[in-house]
Amino acid sequence: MFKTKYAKRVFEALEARLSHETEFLQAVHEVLLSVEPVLESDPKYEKNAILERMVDPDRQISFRVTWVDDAGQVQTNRGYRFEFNGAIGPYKGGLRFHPSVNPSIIKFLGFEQVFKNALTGLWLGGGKGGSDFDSRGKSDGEVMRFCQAFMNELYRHIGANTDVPAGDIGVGGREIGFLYGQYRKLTNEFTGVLTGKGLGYGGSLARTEATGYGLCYYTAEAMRQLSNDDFTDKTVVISGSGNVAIFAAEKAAELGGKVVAMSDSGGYVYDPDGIHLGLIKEIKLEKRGRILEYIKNRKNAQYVADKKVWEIPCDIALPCATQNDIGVDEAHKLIKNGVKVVAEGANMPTTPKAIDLFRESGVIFCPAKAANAGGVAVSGLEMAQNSMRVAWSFDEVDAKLQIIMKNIVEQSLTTAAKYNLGNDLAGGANISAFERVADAMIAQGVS
Ligand code: NDP
Ligand code: 2IT
Repeated sequence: MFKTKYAKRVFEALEARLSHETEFLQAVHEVLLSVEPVLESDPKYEKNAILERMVDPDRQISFRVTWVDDAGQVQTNRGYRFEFNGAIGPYKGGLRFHPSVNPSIIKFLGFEQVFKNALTGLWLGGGKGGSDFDSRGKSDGEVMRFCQAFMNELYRHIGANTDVPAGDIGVGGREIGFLYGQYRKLTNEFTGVLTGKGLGYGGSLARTEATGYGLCYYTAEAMRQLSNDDFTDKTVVISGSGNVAIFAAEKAAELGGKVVAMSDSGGYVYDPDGIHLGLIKEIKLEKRGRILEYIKNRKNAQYVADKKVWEIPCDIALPCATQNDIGVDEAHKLIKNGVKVVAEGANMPTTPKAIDLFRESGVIFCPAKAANAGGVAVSGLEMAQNSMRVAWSFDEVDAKLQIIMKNIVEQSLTTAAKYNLGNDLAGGANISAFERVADAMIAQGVS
């Protein structure tokens, strides 16, 4: 329930206009509720219509993508790039290729990205894009032709100082390569217009690992500050087995945790001996296969189809797949099994009611905007390297990533204390990001 008339009015107007955009409304509701103490503290936010401007993207680009499949059949998809807020830097955020993509999904991701990017302390605005294209079962040639067709429209809207896309679900190194090649062909320019590029053509070391590693750095710091604890001997369960999940698993194990379960959209694998990450990488990254293949070579492992991984007892839960993955039922199971920390690698993987349950039960809750900011942070470092035409070493980038993640925890806790929110990492993150973006908007006048 809103306490301020201002947040209530803005949310109700948005709800009346966009009632079908449920994911977007969910993301906005969570932020508006948590910035109410700031709104109450200073009338300048309402006077400058900051909320109205923040919940409405600067620009929504939507386009048709037409390409030819291997059978010679012409195919069409919808492409999107929503440039949400550019107050503190070029629009920045990933591209998601998944059949579930629609304007509500792109908007919720773009809205979250604005705050996440502000938390990194770098000069990055927020945006998001993607398509309802399903790369599953497509040949490399089909993926390439789709990416080229997607870029045939996107290129006119983006630029190293304008809008810098990257990967997200369904968009990894292969897709970024095809997209970059087409951008270069169309513009005859070699610039840092995309991040997550290959290491041989302008990519940054540690970008592939950054989101998962950053998630664990953030989680370790939050545990250290809030419970004087760490990953050592903790049982870790992770949803997903894509880019974020795999490198979260790698770092969690390196920090002393034991990862016992991972999943994909078909089901999960449980391995009481600890997940063999080399095998997961081979199946998911090299062969683009299904996680059920894991049990072929692991004698004690089990595959459970069509079930979520959250029924496996754990100390640390890392949702790294997709939105609304942990609802009330899953939260109850996790709490009953003694979970101590839930840290979001995916964007908005926990429903609002599930978050409330974790808070009430004293579980340390690490919110996505803060905990998964390591990916975009290293994207920001890739942009910096591209501008300087230099390449930093893995250790240099990784050291900067660790500092950024620790700073986000610190800044969130300081802000939470300032507004009497106790150890609320989510409230502290939302407020500090809001203040940074809002103050930049006010300083730049009405636009
Ligand atoms: P990938 O495409 O590499 O992996 C996605 C994983 O999630 C796969 O295991 C996939 O399973 C699973 N998954 C996707 N959609 C669903 C669904 N609807 N139901 C169940 N499982 C699903 O994506 P990323 O690892 O890059 O992204 C994962 C999450 O992390 C997303 O929420 C993304 O927004 C977020 N994120 C990503 C960042 C990055 O740098 N890549 C940065 C910050 C956040 P399957 O193969 O069966 O589809
Ligand atoms: O959700 C995210 O932060 C990403 N998908 C990464 C964005 C980026 O620009 O690196």
